[in-house]
Amino acid sequence: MRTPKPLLDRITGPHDLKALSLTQLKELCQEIRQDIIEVIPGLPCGGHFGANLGSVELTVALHYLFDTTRDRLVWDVGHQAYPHKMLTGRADRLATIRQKSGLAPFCKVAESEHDHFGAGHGGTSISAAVGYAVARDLAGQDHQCIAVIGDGSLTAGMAFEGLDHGGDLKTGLIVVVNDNGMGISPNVGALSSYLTQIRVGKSFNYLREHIQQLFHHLPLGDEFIEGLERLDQSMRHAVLPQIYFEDLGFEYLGPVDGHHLEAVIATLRYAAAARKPVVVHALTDKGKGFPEAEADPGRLHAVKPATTGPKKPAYTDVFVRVFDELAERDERVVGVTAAMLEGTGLAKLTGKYPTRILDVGMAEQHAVTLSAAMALAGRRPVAAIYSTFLQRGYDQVLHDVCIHRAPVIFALDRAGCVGNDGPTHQGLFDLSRCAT
Ligand SMILES: Cc1ncc(C[n+]2csc(CCOP(=O)(O)OP(=O)(O)O)c2C)c(N)n1
Repeated sequence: MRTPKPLLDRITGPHDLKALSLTQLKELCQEIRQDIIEVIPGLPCGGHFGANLGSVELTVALHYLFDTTRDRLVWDVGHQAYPHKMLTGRADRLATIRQKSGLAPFCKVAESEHDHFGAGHGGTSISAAVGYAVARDLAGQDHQCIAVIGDGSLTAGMAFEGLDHGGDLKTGLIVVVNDNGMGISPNVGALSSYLTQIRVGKSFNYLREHIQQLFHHLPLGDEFIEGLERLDQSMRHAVLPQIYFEDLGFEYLGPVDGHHLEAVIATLRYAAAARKPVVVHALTDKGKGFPEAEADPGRLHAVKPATTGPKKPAYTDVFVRVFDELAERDERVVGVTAAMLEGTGLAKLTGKYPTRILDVGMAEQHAVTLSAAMALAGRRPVAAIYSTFLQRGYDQVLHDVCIHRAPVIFALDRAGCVGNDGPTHQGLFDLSRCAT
């Protein structure tokens, strides 16, 4: 049951935030979080949950500082953009999300002037923000272009392509990395371990700040200070591998506590003034403020409606049973998923086949080409990918699997019309045949 929210109920658009004090902004964060907790679990068709609880302060800070009637703000995937919808005049329709004639499940350009790019598939936000930045510069305009991307979506190849190009352009571009250590399941990959090292290195930043404060008060010459700064740089590079972003042409800011509103506002303000490519690395907790979701963020990535009556076996259940039978019988069988261990059901079997089930991150193209090579090497890969996400890997299906006649089994979950997740998630192209 939704309770009245004194501040949130008065917000008609992001301009209303600008007049609020810091204390009020913090109260607003609590109200947004409370509203999500009250509304989303009761939806007839469920909705995204944990990521929205984690993005509240980031969203409030972004809308407090920027003006999204001019500045371009692009949310990756869009499953964490409910607070953004709520602050941009759509709070009263939150309970209609993912339903017929209701709010779109993700961002949608036609739905609001504050939604600058539609999505649903991950990894597109940086390319879109770069595109907006190029268009801005061509038109001689000066607004900000901002991408907000999770650490899970950062494992998508496209995200790297966007960083690679954006960093080289040397123009104003802000990439906010919303790092909660999770995709739907715990995040995977070398980049994820790298972000974890930065997380762990947080104490180094605190140490550095204290040393700086200490020396600040002492009467020391410029040369000494410069020497200290050089030492600081080399220590940073030795202790923290944040040079990854810096080598790609981005100034790295962080890590900042993504729930500490003042810190997020200060960091974003600095990023906005820089007028060059900047990465703001914000650490957040998926499910923040809802203990059950904080404890089990994978399960509460989304909430599903309660089912009544006898349950028919779903495609996923049948797939898991058949995969298990095949894998038991044939050592060559290997399961491959692209960040969808839970959704494809393979999570149920990772304990039984720890080395024969691979989660490669949100990287469908890589999953398909890797499967082709494994098949040529004598394995029998089963690429378990949602139909809609395999669209990312069609060239790899044709170029790497079909032309090589590589024996890869594709198990396409969520085929056909999938309804609530909208047009980005329909699995309509999986039955086309290729004639090789
Ligand atoms: C191309 C693609 N593959 C898979 C998905 C399914 N998916 C939706 S959200 C998500 C996890 C995203 O993790 P992250 O970006 O870190 O956001 P978080 O939910 O942790 O805030 C995945 C794998 C997708 N949307 N797009």
